[in-house]
Amino acid sequence: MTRLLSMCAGAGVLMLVSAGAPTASAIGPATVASTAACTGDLNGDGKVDGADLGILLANWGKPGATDLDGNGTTDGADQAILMGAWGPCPTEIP
Ligand SMILES: [Ca+2]
Ligand SMILES: [Ca+2]
Repeated sequence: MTRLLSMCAGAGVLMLVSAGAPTASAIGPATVASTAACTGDLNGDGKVDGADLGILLANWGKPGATDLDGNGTTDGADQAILMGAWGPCPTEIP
C-alpha cells in the first residue's frame, strides 16, 4: 500500500513534468507565431513551409521581408527563426 501511495505521488510528479514538457514545446512555437503574426510566412499562405524557405534562401544576404530578425541581412539567424515557426500559422487573429 505504501508502494502504491508513493507510485501515485510519483505519478503526480511525473504527470506534471510530462505535461509541462509537451505543453511547452506545443505552446512555444504557437506563442511565438501568434505574438509575431506568423513570422516566417513570407508568401502569406497561412503556413511556414518550403515555399517560404525558398523565398528566404533566394533573398539570402539581402535586407527585406526575409530579414526576420531585422539585423539588415537575410542569414542563418533568419532561417532559424523560419524553421522555428515551421508549420501552419495560428488561425486565431487578435
Ligand atoms: Ca507560407
Ligand atoms: Ca537577419
